[in-house]
Amino acid sequence: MLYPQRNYHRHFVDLSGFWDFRFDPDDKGIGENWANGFNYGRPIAVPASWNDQFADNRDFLGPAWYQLKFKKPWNCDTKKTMIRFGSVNYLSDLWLNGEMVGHHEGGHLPFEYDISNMILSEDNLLVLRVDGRLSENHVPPSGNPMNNPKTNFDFYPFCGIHRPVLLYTIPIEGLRDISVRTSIKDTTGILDITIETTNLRDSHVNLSLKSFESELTNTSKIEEKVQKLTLEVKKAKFWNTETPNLYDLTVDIVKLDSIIDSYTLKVGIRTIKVKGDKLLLNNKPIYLTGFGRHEDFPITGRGYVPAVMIKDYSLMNWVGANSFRTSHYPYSEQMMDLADRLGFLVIDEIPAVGLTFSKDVIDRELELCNQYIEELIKRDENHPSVIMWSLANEPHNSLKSGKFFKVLYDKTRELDNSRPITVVNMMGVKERAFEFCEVLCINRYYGWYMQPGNIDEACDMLSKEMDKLYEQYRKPILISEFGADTIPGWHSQPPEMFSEEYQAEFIERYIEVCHSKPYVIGEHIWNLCDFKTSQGITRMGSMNYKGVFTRDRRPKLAAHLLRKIWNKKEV
Ligand code: GCB
Repeated sequence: MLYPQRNYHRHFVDLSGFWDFRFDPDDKGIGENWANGFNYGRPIAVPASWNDQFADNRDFLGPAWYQLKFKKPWNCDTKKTMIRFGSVNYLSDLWLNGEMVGHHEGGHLPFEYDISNMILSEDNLLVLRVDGRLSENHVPPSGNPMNNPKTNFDFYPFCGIHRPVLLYTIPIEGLRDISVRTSIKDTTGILDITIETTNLRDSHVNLSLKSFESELTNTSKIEEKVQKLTLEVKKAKFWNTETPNLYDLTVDIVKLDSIIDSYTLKVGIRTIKVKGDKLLLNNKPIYLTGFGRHEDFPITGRGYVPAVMIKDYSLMNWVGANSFRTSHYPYSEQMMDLADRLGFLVIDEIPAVGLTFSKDVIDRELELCNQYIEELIKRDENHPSVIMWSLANEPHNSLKSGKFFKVLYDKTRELDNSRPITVVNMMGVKERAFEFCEVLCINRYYGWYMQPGNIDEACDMLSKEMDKLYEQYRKPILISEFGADTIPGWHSQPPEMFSEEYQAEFIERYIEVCHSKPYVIGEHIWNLCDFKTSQGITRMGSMNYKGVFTRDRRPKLAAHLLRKIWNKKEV
């Protein structure tokens, strides 16, 4: 899936701004004559969750209506016009000028529609219905009656238009998709490029790969809609965490001697694989230091805030992290672009958290997970930063989960054979997917939810359990979550739960255990920052306080400690 781009052949405008908005508590719709739009809307900022923007209705999850009137920003009858939503949580229905355009299920992933035949030359009316109500049939599902809202997961179910809405054009005849896989032979980088075009006859594709000093080109005739091409880069500058070298790959489509379409993609040449108990980046073992995160910030909720992304990268860099997991849903495209540019390694997770596999929903859960992994791989397959696909976070214990994940694993393999695949395991659950996944990701909270306040016992249990898992599967283990809720400014000596000292000691001791095991390939702390969740007796102020930084990104004691440990670079 090609992100909209601006060049001579392609354009886009960002429809972000203030839209009209209405809550619809009785699910009445927006009136009889709604093709003309609704009256009495209140202004709302797009993109951003709706929940924290107003003084009322914070926990209202839908349905709600958005509306935008816009004039066509170009005269482009010779182009295809598309509309693209980066993420809308959770269900959306779109109308343009009174006509139904489409329906999408699932947050955190993009969807787009061809509106060439619907857009008017002057005034246009866009209406979007969003329903974020929780349901057992959704992924992620509702469930826990001890939470308000009743999520089956531990983060606030923010709703609304969360990422930019783009109106864009592409040539009617031209390029539709590019996918790139890279491999390495000594000092040569090999790019296997698949391009998809509309049915083009008498056309050529020109590839140009520009690097720091040189340019490599290649021209071939287009024979098929989906065509495979190869480029070999001698003395390539490989992409890695220290030097995240990116090339510009430009694909031009040439018909009768003129360029009819063009797209430039950033490409990093690197390999990622599992060998024995190691994770290899460019054939060298790499140890992951980093975090699970959330897209979460006061007022904007789960909305796209570029400055917060920059701050989070800066803080991760400051403590010496080299990686993160997109817990528990795909992050924005821009977050992924920055990871490529800044040399972060990303475990890319679909929004499958809290899967129950219960009889009434298991088929729907699988259908949605299949949809999500396909949408995610289409979106993110070209990012060198993406080193692993995560098919779920903490699925529940079920005899049916092995078969479920085998289907999902096989599909993922079919779509991308170049990255390891994992499922993130919950403490106390037998993870049947570990039979076939290449990396074992485990979330562990000994010393918190079990053995509270007893770090000695916790580390002993952690150590024994990891050895047992390794013994059983002989696969590398990543501790993908460990952490302790910590009230900023709360201190105690000796360290006690919820104090900054306890969090620091907890993290330090877990890391010691990890570093003593040759098969452990990394440590991801839960969480980079404090984040909002549902109300419940274990979440003071509806916050999860396991952040190493506060929600407004101030360091706790543990952040300073990590900076010392990780910057030694001896891990
Ligand atoms: C977990 C979940 C994460 C929670 C965390 C916690 O295992 O994966 O979503 O926030 O525990 O703090 O309990």
